[in-house]
Formats: sequence, structure tokens, C-alpha cells
Amino acid sequence: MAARPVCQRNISNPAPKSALASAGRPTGRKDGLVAGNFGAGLEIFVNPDTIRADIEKSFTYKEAVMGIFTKTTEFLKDRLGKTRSKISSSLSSVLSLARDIDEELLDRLEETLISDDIGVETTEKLISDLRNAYRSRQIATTDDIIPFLKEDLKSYWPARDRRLRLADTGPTVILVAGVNGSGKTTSIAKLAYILSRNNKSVILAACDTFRAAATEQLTIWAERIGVEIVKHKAGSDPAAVAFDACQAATARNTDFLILDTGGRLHTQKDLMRQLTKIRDVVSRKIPDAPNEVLLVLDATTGQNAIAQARLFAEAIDVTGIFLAKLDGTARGGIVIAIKDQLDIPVKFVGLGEKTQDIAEFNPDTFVEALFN
Ligand SMILES: Nc1nc2c(ncn2[C@@H]2O[C@H](COP(=O)(O)OP(=O)(O)OP(=O)(O)O)[C@@H](O)[C@H]2O)c(=O)[nH]1
Ligand SMILES: [Mg+2]
Repeated sequence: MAARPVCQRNISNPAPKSALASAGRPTGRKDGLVAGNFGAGLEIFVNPDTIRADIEKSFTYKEAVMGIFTKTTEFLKDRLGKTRSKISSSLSSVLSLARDIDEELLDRLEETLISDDIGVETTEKLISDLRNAYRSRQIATTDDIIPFLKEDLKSYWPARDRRLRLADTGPTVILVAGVNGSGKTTSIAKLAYILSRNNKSVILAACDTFRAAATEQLTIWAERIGVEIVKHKAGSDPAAVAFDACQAATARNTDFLILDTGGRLHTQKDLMRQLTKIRDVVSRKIPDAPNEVLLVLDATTGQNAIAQARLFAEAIDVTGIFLAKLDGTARGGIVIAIKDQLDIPVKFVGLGEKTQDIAEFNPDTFVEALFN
């Protein structure tokens, strides 16, 4: 069996933070141990160094979890090749014709950025910033334009939480949703692969019982990756699968439970009803779960992906987007349009069909990879 990291216990066992919080009011010391008053006359002696070390480990753990999805700019450049060549060729064709920065050039740049799927609102903001920078002599020539756009774009994503939300105690539950074919099952396999290769225990739940092949597909991934799967017969109640999976994850102190869901039902209403039913079962079984509701969007569908996100967000509290298939499209600018139009952070991007082809979304690396 693979060695478990020392910090493992912080997700499986009661959080050290809450231990310290409940030990809250120190009531005395004995042999170097601090006594905490737990109320009702109950006093427990704990070693403060152990608690402190535990807390430090828990922070390290949380940071380590996101670090494992990091990819280099070179990797992203390679996978975003289609978008990159579209953006760079359209920008260079506009810039190569211009000698000075003037209103005509700014108009042409605006058209180009919109056609690169960057979104109307963001483009207008970029152009206005560019105009102000020119007027204030922050930039002087057309050579300054791309470096300026890059820096301006990077600042466009606020430092809001793009990290995976982790449970303080017990399993971290990730509910994965999205329309059929968007890339849910493959994206789940990618998450499970990276997590399990980093010594986190993972259980997958096959809640897409509508299509028999869906459970089969997830089973194959689970076997390949070497993680457990909870599944029922085709046609059974997806909420019952979720129930059993929560039970298994809690009983086994699993680090992550990831639930795959159906993307197609008789009607859109049925689909949303099923999703909220699964979510309700999960939150009844595990406090604060699901910690993350990840919506998988297919980047190749452009604006349609944004319309889908709105529908899902109306039905369920979507906490993050997994933007799949960014490698297969020249429409990578959609990440910027998503920022424009939705109040949901892109947390992960899918960059190929293999389990390793996943990266956490990092604006700096992304912008560097998009603009040469
Ligand atoms: N190039 C590329 N292909 C991807 C990526 N993610 C998924 N795919 C492919 O997209 C297709 C659909 O992926 P699935 O994971 O089956 O999608 P799903 O949302 O689970 O589909 P349903 O279960 O039918 O709702 C498969 O052929 C995947 O290999 C990606 O990041 N890049
Ligand atoms: Mg699927």
C-alpha cells in the first residue's frame, strides 16, 4: 500500500482547528500540558505543541492539494495551441498594419478581441484601459500593446477563491454536474487520478444510472486508476447511490468522495430535480457536504456553455467550473468571457483526454500561455 502522508489525518480525523477552538479557554497547566475547559466540569489536558503542529499540517495539506494540479506555462502553451495561434495571428495582423496608437487601431483591436471569444464586457474594459494608458503616457508605441494587455488581463481575476473547497473533517465531497457529453466522467477520472497519486483516498459514486454505459465507463476508470466505486444497477435511484456512497466514505474515513451525475434525462426539469435530490441526500448524510459543486462545461461549445451554466446555477449552488476540452478548441478566450458573464470561478481546466491532462486555473499562467 502507498505510504500515507503525515497530514492525512487532518482530513480523516476531527480537525485540529476545532480541537483547539473547543479547548479554547486554557484553565491550567500540568506537566507542560494545557487544560481546556470543555464545559460541564469536563477538563481535558492536551499537548499544545501537538495541536500547533497539527494545525500547521492542516494548512500545508490544503495548500498541497491545489499544488498538485499545477501545470507549467509551457504545458499550457502546448495544449492551448489552437487558441494561442488564433489570438496571436489576429492580434499581429491588426498590429502589423498600424504605425501609431489611435482610435482606428483601438476599434480594430476591439473587433479582434471580441471575435477571439474574449467577451464584450472584458474587451470594452481592456480597450478603455489601453486608451487611458496611452493618454497618460504609460504606453507609447504599438509594441507596448500586448505586454499591457497581458498585465491588464491578469489583474482582471480578483484573488477570490479558486481553490478546491475542502472539508474540515471527514470526506471532502465533490458533486459533479453538467450536460451530457460535456466531459464529466473524464474530468472526474482526472481529479481522482491526481488525488490518488498524491496518496489521497478516493471513492467514486456512479449516480448516472440513466445510461447503463455510464456506470460501466466510471467503473473502467476506477479500475484503471485504482480507486473504489459505489454503484447500483442501471435504472436505480441515483440518490440511493449517493446515500450508499456517503455511508461508505464516512465509514472508511475516505479523503474524497466524487459523485458522477447524469447529463441527460427526459426533460431539463427532471435533470435539475435529480441533481438537487442527490445534493439533499449528500448534505443530510455528511455535514457541510457537498463541499464543492463542480459544473463541467465543454469549452468547444462557446457561448452555449455559458447559457448552460446559468441554468445549472439557478437549480443548484454551483461553486466552481471545470472547463473541459480547452485543448481541442480555438475558443479558449471563453475563460475570459465566463469571468465576464458568470459569477462562478473556473477552478480547473481540461487539456486532453488523458488522466494527467488537468490543471488548476491560474490566470497568470493562462494569460502567459494565450499571448505569445
Ligand atoms: N480533447 C479533450 N477531450 C475531452 C476532455 N474531457 C473530456 N473529453 C472527451 O469528451 C467526450 C465526452 O466525455 P465524457 O467524460 O464521457 O462526458 P460526460 O459529460 O461524462 O458524458 P455523459 O456521461 O454522456 O453525460 C469523451 O470522448 C472524452 O474523451 C478534454 O479536456 N479534452
Ligand atoms: Mg459520463
